[in-house]
Amino acid sequence: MNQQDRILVNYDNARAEYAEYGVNTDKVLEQFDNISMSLHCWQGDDVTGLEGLGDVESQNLVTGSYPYAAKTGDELRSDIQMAFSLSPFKHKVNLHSMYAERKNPRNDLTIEDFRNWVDFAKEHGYGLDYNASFFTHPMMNNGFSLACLDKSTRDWWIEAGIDSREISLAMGKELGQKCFNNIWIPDGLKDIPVNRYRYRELLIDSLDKILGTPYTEEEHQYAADVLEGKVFGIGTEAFVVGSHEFYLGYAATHNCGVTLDTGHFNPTENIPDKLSAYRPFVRDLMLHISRGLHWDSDHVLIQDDCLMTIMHEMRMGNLYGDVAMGLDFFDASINRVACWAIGLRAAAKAVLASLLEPVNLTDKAEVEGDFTSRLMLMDEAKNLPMNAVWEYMLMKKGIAIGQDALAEIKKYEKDVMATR
Ligand code: RNT
Ligand code: ZN
Repeated sequence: MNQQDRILVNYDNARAEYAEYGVNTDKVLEQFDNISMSLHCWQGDDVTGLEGLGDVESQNLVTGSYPYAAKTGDELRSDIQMAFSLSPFKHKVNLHSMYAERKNPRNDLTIEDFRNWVDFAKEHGYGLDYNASFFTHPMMNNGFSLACLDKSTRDWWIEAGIDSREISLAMGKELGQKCFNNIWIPDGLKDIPVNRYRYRELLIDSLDKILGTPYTEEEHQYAADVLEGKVFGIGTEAFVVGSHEFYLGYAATHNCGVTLDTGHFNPTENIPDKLSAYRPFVRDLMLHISRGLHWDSDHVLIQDDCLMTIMHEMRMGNLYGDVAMGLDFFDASINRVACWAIGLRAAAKAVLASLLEPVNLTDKAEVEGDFTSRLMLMDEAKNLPMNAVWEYMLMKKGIAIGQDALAEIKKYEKDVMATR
């Protein structure tokens, strides 16, 4: 049997099997097409950026020495296109200010510094998300930016933050899609602070200066501000100024939003559980979907329990289309286009799995207090033939299936990446 016939036969059987659980796979495939995912550009060059700053200390530790990292905007965009060609998710690209392609300083940028990116997005119908890069720059002061004790350092980064909101709004308007402006700062201490209050007061003051005027309802169609906390980072083990509680409190009282990065919590914390806890209280919520291992780490996304459960929670809370989803990981030890493709495909499969879940049955059991049925059905459903639906979807979209996708990456590596 050829591959196409096999996929069609499998899909027919899968449709029947899911129907026994009350799930309509054809409808699920339609729902899937309305769900959007943002791809982080920074996997392609190990969070280096295009500014040519030379050897500055990095606040995002990337390990590995796989060759062929993208060095120019064109190479990065070409690699992104390659990754998108292997994925049903190709909606948005997430940028950092370090990916500006003109030589203006980071505290004096406009949308024109990202013209190539905006044109690229327009040409392919993508949206953009944005971040000011508060790291890997000579103006970082012992790892501090917006919470630095030194006023001139803070002021410089406040300017970068103010510009980032204008850029995000301009991008959102030009592309007709909401642009999420994410703020993550590494500011923190390796060892125990005496006065935590001082740093947090300074960060509140800096955020007030950047976010003082929340987006109007009209502007909010095109832009949203989100604050990304962290439990600790490499070199900031004792204290991170922008912790989760700090940002949740700030966002809830200042009409802005929060980003939950799945790699930024204590390893035993249940991150999927946080969606329903955060969503009622903040204007916007964004996910940076990563894979944490033990401590601060940004491993390539795969279908682990955390990812699958996040998408379950997204579905149950009706959060698709409401909570922004973006990927965030960086691995320099394997092919970087493969990193993106693996992560995009894993995220897409997790979304598909969430839509295929027979929650009509499990949720009914929960409401009726029949927890026996709930548990049994939840576990039985894990082995329904999701892959048959997945392959059918890829085939219809003309996207490489299984090992064929790997072959395409290898070919791209040989024909394009290796010539750099
Ligand atoms: C770092 C944060 C942040 C970065 C990017 C580069 O710990 O996760 O989102 O990954 O901004
Ligand atoms: Zn992140």
